[in-house]
Amino acid sequence: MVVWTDQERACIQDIFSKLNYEDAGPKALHRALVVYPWTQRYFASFGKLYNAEAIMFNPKVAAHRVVVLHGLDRAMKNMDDIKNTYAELSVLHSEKLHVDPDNFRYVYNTFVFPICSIVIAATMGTSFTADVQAAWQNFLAVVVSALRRQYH
Ligand code: HNI
Repeated sequence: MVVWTDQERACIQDIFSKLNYEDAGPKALHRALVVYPWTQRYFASFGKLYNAEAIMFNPKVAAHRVVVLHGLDRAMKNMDDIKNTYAELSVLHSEKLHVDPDNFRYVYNTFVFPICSIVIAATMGTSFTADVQAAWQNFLAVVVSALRRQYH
């Protein structure tokens, strides 16, 4: 189990309090679908995803972006038990959606780098210190590990 310091907890809460879900979500999921196009196959029911613009303006992608961010905020609210908080989600992704677990690593990259460097840094300015970035990366690593749990 991960033991979070008070400072890490405060950093994560602070990041979520500053995230604009309607803005951060689009940037993250849109990037994942464009940069890692094979992830599009899981979203066949979402309709047209043939280029960056189609993805950006696809209403089902837009709705899903917010769903995923709310998924992340469940982890933020249960930082001491992300593993159990994500038990059902892990089963859903492995047994129903058959998402290749390697994809979680790509999501990790698209969340950590674009969201950190563009969205969070822009919002937080100089308060986005190396310590804050480290806490954010650790948090996402725990989220990814919890999602992959059903595959172990
Ligand atoms: Ni994911 C559905 C959270 C990574 C493919 N996903 C969800 C839901 C949440 C969620 C929440 C809605 C569940 C429900 O309906 O009860 N997904 C997350 C989180 C991450 C993640 C927090 C990683 C940080 N999902 C991924 C990845 C893929 C993925 C990497 C595939 C590449 N997810 C899906 C698909 C669905 C989904 C497909 C169903 C979408 C739909 O509405 O049909």
